[in-house]
Amino acid sequence: MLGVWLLAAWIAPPLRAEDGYDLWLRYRALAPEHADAYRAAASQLVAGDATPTQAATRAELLRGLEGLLGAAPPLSAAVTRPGALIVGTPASSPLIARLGLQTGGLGREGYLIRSVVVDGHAATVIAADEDIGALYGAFHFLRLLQGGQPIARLDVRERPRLQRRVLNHWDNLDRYVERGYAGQSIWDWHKLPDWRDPCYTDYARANASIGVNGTVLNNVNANAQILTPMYLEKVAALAGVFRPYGIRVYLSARFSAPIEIGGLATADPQDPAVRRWWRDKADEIYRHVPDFGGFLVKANSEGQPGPQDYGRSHADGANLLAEALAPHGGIVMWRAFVYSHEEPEDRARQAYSEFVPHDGAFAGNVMVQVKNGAIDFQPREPFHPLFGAMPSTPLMMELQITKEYLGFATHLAYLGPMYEEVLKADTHARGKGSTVARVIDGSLHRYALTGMAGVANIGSDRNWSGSHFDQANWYAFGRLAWNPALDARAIAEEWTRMTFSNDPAFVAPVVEMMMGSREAVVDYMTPLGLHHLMGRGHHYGPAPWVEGGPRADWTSVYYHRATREGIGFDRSASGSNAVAQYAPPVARRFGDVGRVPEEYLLWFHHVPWDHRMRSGRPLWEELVHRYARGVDYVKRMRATWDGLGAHIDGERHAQVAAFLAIQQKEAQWWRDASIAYFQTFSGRPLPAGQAPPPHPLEHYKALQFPHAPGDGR
Ligand code: GCV
Repeated sequence: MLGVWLLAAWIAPPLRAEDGYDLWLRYRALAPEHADAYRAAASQLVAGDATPTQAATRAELLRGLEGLLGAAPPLSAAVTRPGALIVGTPASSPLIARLGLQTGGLGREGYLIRSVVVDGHAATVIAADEDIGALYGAFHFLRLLQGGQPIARLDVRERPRLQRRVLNHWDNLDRYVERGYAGQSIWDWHKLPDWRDPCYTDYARANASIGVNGTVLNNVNANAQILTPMYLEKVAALAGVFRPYGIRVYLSARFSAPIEIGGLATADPQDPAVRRWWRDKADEIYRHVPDFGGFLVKANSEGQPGPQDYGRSHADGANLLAEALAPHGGIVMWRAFVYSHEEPEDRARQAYSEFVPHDGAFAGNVMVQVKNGAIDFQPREPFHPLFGAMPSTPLMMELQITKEYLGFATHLAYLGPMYEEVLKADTHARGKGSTVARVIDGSLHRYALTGMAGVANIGSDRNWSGSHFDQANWYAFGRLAWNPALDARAIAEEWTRMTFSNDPAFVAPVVEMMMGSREAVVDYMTPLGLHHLMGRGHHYGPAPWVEGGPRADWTSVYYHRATREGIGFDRSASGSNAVAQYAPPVARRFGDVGRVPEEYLLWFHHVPWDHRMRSGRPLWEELVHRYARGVDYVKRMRATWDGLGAHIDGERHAQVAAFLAIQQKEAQWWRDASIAYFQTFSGRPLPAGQAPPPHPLEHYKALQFPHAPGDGR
């Protein structure tokens, strides 16, 4: 028996080392049972290359099929044998025109994939109205093959539910990435426009494969230099690389740019010279980039300049830029992440207070970009009360892909369930079923513009995202931006198959592990609705003791409000009354300590340490239990992963294993430090079986991390 095993081990080819660069587009050889069937269904490729997008589509199919099946199918102008793959539009392909497929209604980006019979031969057709739709269809087809899915009787009809599916890079011009954990910015500004790194093309391929159709190149904490002629040439070079892949370039605009690079004395939106400056600047940008998407703006937030500096409103500011972009078809994505330095109001209430009065006052080419929750991308937040509250202003969702508050690059936290949770949340804005997804897809309020933004986790690291599993969050963002109704588990499975292996013995445990991983982070960092308890500035590690400094809402004590009596932020009617910003059925539920979902308990209520939880435990014991549960989950992920080494290459397996070890250490640290701190308030013993923190509280408080990555600067 041992001999047979040794022989098999000797014969089996070693799994080639992989560094993660290929993302989910690896196109490694499929198992024979799949490859043989697929070969018969892709015996020749009928696809043109008359435009750059057509050429990209054809090249991707050839590359994918060659990798997956061992050889690329021959190109052909006509169907001459069974199993042809035909790709194109009625305009680009006489064959597709002749088939008379119902491409109407697919829109610019939609496609269909259908099993058909052409000239007596079974064939598969990928058809669209525009080239870009055919490219998306080609990626869909390849995804089916990569996942080992049946392709004999295909009848797929797809179109994106959201129009603007945009990555937001928080990349500075010196290549530092704010909240970036994957190295430097991938934009090598210094060498652009002359050197166009091949990774820009691979970036475009990866994004097109998941339907991302826009990218904001620079940080929302913007430097006006990006709007100068020298940088616009560089921007144009990137736009040229991305164009064939259907990706438009956008820029973050600094509101005070007319002063900083325009030589004006003011940036007041009502000033005629300022208006002229922005119009001229927009004209200049479109001379460089004719399909420029528009501006993203962070104004009057965290020290950024904005219209309020001149006594004007957010609508005044957004409309100034909108007016300049409108003649060219550009849009403004105006962020609702605002909270003022002077305002004593609960920070969770401020965006709603500032924006709702201006509903309907924004120009037709403005979208207001709203983070999923009202504080800041915490491991768990209730949905932002602005969703459903601005029926006359298109709201787009802003999700964070980079894990600023979920363990940076090393913690395995699959964010699909978090994105799904907010998209499925019911705002009750127009009765039951008024989900956040229906707000942003425009169906609830008939928005003319729709979109979703994701703060990118991409950097110069060879594996793009700083860790192999963080690639899944980029992937999930794109898939949900295409269709917010998709299921996070199905996305995880797709990604796992494409990124690692189709072997069910690998796929099932990995998907299981991913699906609970975000909840584990919530447990070991901020259980039961706690939030904003991380290290000051860099946001690394636990620091519930943070207090003092320039502003109360940059501390932890502002959010947890622990006393000897209890813990939590009272946002009910007896407190800040932030609950009143939700539609009445939601407000009643969140505002009632007996009905609020326990995962939001301490977000909305200040409750005594002996508050009885649904488990029957008093709050203090439940809190300790949750911290431990989070750590235990990570231990189990490690054990699972350790047992999966035979299924994938050693290089990626080893890095994930090492990162899980870091995660376990840091999860334990979060648990220990948090318990040590909160016990000074609760004054209660740890429940039986719970080990005391190994160090006194002062040890945890003294830890310093001056060079933790990604800090804002
Ligand atoms: C780009 C949080 C982050 C900041 C970020 C800000 C924003 O506060 O910590 O780094 O700044 O959000 O979204 O504008």
